[in-house]
Amino acid sequence: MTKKILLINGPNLNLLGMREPETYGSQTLADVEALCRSHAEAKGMMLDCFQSNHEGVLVDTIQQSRGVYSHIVMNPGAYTHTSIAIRDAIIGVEAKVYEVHISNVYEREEFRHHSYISDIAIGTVVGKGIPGYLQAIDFIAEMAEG
Ligand code: CA2
Repeated sequence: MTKKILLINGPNLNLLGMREPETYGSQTLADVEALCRSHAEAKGMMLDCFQSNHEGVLVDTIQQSRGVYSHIVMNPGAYTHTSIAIRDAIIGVEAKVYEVHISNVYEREEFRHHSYISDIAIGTVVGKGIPGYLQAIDFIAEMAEG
C-alpha cells in the first residue's frame, strides 16, 4: 500500500525564509513543502502539508490524520518543549511520527534540550537544516510496511 505522509510544521515556521536565515536557512515554507512533496513522490509516496501556529489546531490535525496517513513528519516548533497535548495526540493515532528540527536544539538554550516528542517518535533529526526533512522522508521510504 502507498505510504501517505502528512508534513506538519508548527508555530512560526510559516516565517521560514523571511527572518533568521542564519538559523533556519533561506528557503520559504512553500519551498520546503514543494521539496518534500517531490522528494516523497520520487520515492513512490504521497505527501500533504499543513502548518499552524495554534496548539489545539495541531492536536485536531493529528487526530484527523487517523485512517488517512500512515506517517507524519512533524516539526512541532516550540511546542516540542512544552506540549503534552501534542504528545498525547501522537500517542492516540496509528500514524508513525518522525520529529524534525532544522536547528541543533542541543546547542541552543537549555529549555530547547527537552522534547515531549522524541521518545514516542520513530526517529528524530536535529541540526541538519532543511535536508533534515528529506532525511525523515527517506527513513519512512525505507521502513518496512506494517
Ligand atoms: O530547529 C527547529 O526546527 C525548531 O523546531 C524551530 C522552533 C524552535 O522553537 C525549536 O526550539 C526548534 C522555532 C521555529 C521558528 O521558526 C522561524 C523561522 C524563520 C524565522 C523565524 C522563526
